[in-house]
Amino acid sequence: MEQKKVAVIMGSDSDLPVVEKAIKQLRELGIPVETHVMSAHRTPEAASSFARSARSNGFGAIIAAAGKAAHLAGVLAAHTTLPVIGLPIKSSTLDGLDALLSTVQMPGGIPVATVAIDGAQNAALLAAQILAVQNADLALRLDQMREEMTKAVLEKDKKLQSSL
Ligand code: RP5
Repeated sequence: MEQKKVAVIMGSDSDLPVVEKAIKQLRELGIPVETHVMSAHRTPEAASSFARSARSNGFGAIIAAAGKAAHLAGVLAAHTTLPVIGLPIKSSTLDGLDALLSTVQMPGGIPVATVAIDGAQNAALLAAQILAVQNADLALRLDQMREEMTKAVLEKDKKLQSSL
């Protein structure tokens, strides 16, 4: 089966410092990524048209990163039944709480899976886990990542014990 791509859409290029952590994580897992700046407010036509054609263009999941009154994830989700992962960005005087609530509080019928404020790595991992449902190699890479993480934590605990 052909490897599905992940779309990483951000509301502004000012979101890139956070978003690039998601891109890096996806690339490390060998997942093809396409990244765009598109805004629910500033380029609503481009955003909706992208979402409408995303499935036929080979995408398996969409990450939508936006700050402030963050409607990007919801607008993309309104135009596709692909899974949309909302990544609220801390880009405002409200420290991202505005973006978190705007992204997570979707009305029934149009789901958006929302990760933590600036939670770029988890957005990427969630997209990878969604693709891994149909991709055994990717599932194996995710298992390996978890094992490495476990080892790293155990190693930290060992160091801590010997330093106390
Ligand atoms: C949102 O407004 C963007 O996602 C960004 O987080 C925020 C500020 O955008 P800029 O004014 O920096 O372009 O739409």
